[in-house]
Amino acid sequence: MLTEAQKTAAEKDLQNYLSEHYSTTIERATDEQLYFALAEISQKYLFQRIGKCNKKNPKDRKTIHYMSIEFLLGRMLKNNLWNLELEDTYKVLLKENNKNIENVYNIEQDPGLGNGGLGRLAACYLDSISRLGYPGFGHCLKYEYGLFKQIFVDGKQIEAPDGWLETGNVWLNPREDQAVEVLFGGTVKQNYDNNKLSYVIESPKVVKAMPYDMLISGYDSNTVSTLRLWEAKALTNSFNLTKFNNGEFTESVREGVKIELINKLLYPSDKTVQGTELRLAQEYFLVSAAMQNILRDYFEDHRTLAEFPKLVAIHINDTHPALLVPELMRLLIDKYGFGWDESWDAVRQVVSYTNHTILSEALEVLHLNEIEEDMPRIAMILRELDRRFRAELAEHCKNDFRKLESMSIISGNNVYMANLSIYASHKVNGVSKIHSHILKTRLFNAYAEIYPDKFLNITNGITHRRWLAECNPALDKLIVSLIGKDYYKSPELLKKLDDYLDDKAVLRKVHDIKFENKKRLAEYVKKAQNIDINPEWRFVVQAKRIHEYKRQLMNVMRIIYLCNKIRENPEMPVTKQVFIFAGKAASGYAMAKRIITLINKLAEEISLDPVLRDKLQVVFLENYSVTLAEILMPATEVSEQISLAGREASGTGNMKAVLNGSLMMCTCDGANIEIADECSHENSYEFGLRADDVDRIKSRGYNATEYYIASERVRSVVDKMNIDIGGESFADLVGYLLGHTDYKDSYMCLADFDSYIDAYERMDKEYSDQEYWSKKVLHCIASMGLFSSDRAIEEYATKIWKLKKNVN
Ligand code: 26V
Repeated sequence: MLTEAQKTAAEKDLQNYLSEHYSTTIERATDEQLYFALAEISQKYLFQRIGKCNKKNPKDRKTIHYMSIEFLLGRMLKNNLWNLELEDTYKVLLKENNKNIENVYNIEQDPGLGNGGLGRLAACYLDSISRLGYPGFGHCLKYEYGLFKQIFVDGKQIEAPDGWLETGNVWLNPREDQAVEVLFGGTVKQNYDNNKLSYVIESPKVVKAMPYDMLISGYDSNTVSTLRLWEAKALTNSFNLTKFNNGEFTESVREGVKIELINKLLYPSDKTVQGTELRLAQEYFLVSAAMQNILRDYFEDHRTLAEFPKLVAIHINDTHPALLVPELMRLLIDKYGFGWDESWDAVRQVVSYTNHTILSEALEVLHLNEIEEDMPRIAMILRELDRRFRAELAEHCKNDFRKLESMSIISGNNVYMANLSIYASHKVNGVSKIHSHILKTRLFNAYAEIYPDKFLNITNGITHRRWLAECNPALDKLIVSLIGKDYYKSPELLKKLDDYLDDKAVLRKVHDIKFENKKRLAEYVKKAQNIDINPEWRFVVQAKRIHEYKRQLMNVMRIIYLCNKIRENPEMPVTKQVFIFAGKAASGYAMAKRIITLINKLAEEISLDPVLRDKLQVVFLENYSVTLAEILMPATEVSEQISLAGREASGTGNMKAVLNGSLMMCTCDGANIEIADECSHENSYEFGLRADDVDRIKSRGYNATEYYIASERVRSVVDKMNIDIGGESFADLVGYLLGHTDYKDSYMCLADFDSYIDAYERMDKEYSDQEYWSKKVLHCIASMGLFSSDRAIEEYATKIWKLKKNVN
């Protein structure tokens, strides 16, 4: 809690900043000026926290370096003010000066440096690392453009660039003192000196790696973690003076432009990413810069590797940063002069890895010839790693050459990044119980047999501060009035809300808060897309990347089914509802884009039908982002998590929705299972095949036509899609669903459809009793403490990284 003196100081800070930088006052300042002023002020406080923390703690502290190609941060200003407990002070101050702090927040462009769950998880984890007082860094690229901006034209997704730096720059603190140089290309030369073999890269292309530090605040904590964003800068010598003097101006800067492409943009998670030269350059640039940075820091005070595992933990967030393994080896051997065995021993003690997907097409494979060309010494080290790994494996695999081949790092021209990560890591974890089980028993079972102690589960979590307290102030206020503020620091205290399950007044408030949040979303939709949605209707939401395995298509089929039924019998009782979709399709992912078009066409068809539009509505929210999720989650009543069992590693959208008072319509997949376990299975609407049923059907061969023939409901929907949805035939999708085309539905939408409808009908009955519904909702909120990223980070810190907390 801030003291009165601190509040007064905060007010003075703003007045002074505005007067010194803009010669203005709070009342006269523009929202933009206020934004920049508050951003600088919040950082001033964070720098003070860092100073205090450094004073109280020894320099040698074990630090986690969380390596990730994505960090989906969301807006910074509100989060920082909230964590510093300055939000209320500034809200009131601005109000007194006829300003609305929300308008100031809206100036900030959302830094969309991630595709979805994986990137958002990294951001939640940095929040919890700060909050809990662990010394931590995130390392990522300073992308100039985040994931593309999504626009719909005639129902189709169009991609536009998404810049964030105009308002994002204020959070970036350049650290020239930490810059390093990354080498590309060149040739490897072997030298014999004093009977010792060493390697040097001759005539490489040298790229300057310049870090920009973003301060990541934690609530009521003196620890601030750092997100170090690396920028590739052409060195001045990349400018070709001879060409310039010859008048070849474009040619003279070509080299520099190419280098600076490295952090131009974030790639959408798409099959076409793999094998692109630029993506490889991004991955190597990130890890080379970060590893050099870490080692330089360490060797400032140490001469041997003895202390290295005691001071450094490096985490590979999915395989994208896995080249850090050969890069660490290169630096330790070539630059610092250690032997292979000693280096390898150190690497294996500091590196750990989280897998985030079992989908084979998403498992990363790099091409050795490309690595050879752009980073020849790394290719050499990978070959040596593979050779040693095979030797180690040969003993275990006996004569099973196929098994050995499938586990190895290199096979032909392919470099298997998951295999490399497992081999190098002392711990490998999955992100939900079922996912970790699948890793151990199926995907990586051969490794688990050899290294059983390497594998563990750490179920994902979300920061309940951003995802409840900050984004849902009305619900937060109710919770604080019932159980106090301590839940910010101890999310398990949410359990105390169970004491109010029979308190009708509280249940009424839970209901009313949801209604207010639905109104807030409706206002947003009106403003952003000029669509009216009725907050009296039920809001059913599926918000996540558009992907076949997440089965947005099955959701659409359910809506078509309802439309058919209403058309047959316009008098039938139906729950009036808005089906809300949000999410982006990777630009090269044709099927996902087609599904978006179908959703938009269905939305149009319903809106033009006088009978249907009185009962149902479909809305696709354009350009899903963290900021939009912060409005959407509090307004969600039913959250759809309907992936084919065994395919969604965890899912974190479900956690956000339930924490904000939604119930789940879900399959038994990922974290859904654990959420339902915590909240009790009566409070979620589970349906569909279990993961082992799926395996059984798959091994026999999934025959979609069987389901088409067997189910009248399936037929009615598929036939309608074949003829016309919104004036267009979706016969291509019908062929896909029925398995008649080359490209077929591997996610078995038809197999789960009937069970989906049944679950839905059960839910409708229960929803009609709103008090009963609110009771379920309150119990679910009370049960969500376990899914806080604070719990997840405590597990990482104790089971994998072995960190100690800073003294606060
Ligand atoms: C990537 C790709 C790229 C190639 C085309 C298909 C495809 C499909 C999925 C992906 C995602 C890979 C990694 C990822 O984002 N995983 C997500 O991680 C979340 C945090 O652990 C987890 O909650 C989600 O279930 C998981 O999908």
